[in-house]
Amino acid sequence: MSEQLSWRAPRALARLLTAIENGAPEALAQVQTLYRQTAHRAHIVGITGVPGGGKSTLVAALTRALREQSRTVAVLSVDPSSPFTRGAILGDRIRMRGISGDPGVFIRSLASRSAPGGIAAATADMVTALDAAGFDVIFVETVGAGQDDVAIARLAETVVVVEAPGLGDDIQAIKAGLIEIADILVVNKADLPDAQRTAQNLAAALALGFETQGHHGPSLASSPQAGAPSGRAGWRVPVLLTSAAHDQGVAALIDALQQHRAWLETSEEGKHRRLRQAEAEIRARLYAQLMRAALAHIEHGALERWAAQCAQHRAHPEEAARALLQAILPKLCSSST
Ligand SMILES: Nc1nc2c(ncn2[C@@H]2O[C@H](COP(=O)(O)OP(=O)(O)OP(=O)(O)O)[C@@H](O)[C@H]2O)c(=O)[nH]1
Ligand SMILES: [Mg+2]
Repeated sequence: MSEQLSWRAPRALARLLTAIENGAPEALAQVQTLYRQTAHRAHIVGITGVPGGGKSTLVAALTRALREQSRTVAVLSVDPSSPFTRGAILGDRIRMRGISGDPGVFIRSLASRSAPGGIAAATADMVTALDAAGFDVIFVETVGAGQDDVAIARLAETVVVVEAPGLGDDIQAIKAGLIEIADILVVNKADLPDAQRTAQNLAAALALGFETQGHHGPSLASSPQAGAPSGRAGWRVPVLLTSAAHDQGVAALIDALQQHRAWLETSEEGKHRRLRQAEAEIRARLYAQLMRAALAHIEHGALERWAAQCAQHRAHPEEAARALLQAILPKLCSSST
């Protein structure tokens, strides 16, 4: 590590983030060192929800409000589907509203599908770098579409799910399974008709969740033991109304964010949640490492030959996967990759 990583030196930070995104080995080594040196400094806040709900507008409004409290903010906008656009839009919006040139705000979008270690790992490592750079709050915006939300539940200390009225069916977030990972539910666009009703529906859905299945924590890929204390036990998920475009309800949301973090830091559940998140992250990395190693060792053309068999139903894909695994196991055990 040549120089101290700091939010006051945004160019060096941006270079490191690019190197992480590209999977540069030195950057990944540096991130591992930074991870060991940086423990829970920034408040890492995941912002997810249905497309167009106003996530970026809300992040911009939160950022302005936090800057008024002299807190530094980093925004990582994760959107594997559309390169360049959304981060830029958010950047423009913040600039328009007068935070231009403020080194206390750092905005970065992660749009590349091709982060070699996978988008979730790149996101986590970029958050580590931002944390090490000393930002007080790190927002990670993802579109609520499944995979990325599981990753955000693994990464964020506080998950904010943003819903809005008038996007068709009120229960989109419920259908998308987003409610399960929410620590705070926000109904944005409260200036539109039906916002109250949307909030009531969500509150009712939450209450139903409490009754039928107990209140469970973030839906991580696997939970260590069934029945273990969940990451949300003892935390009541608030349903808040905001109008991000008009800077309304933002202060109450910041209060809720702070309360949630204080709760995490003082409760047993907070500790359990960190353990579960760490375990889920290890599992994800193990899976990725195994896949990489496997694909590196599979004999050239073997997968394709099995695919031809499976396509004609002469072999079952399970059988193919097992045969491929058996062929590479000795090689895996004798190699260090
Ligand atoms: N009426 C109203 N419109 C809003 C509000 N907040 C955001 N919008 C508008 O909603 C649209 C979507 O806002 P974005 O902030 O881009 O939403 P998003 O959830 O980040 O969208 P994606 O990243 O594309 O999923 C924009 O046209 C915003 O101006 C609000 O409080 N009230
Ligand atoms: Mg957005």
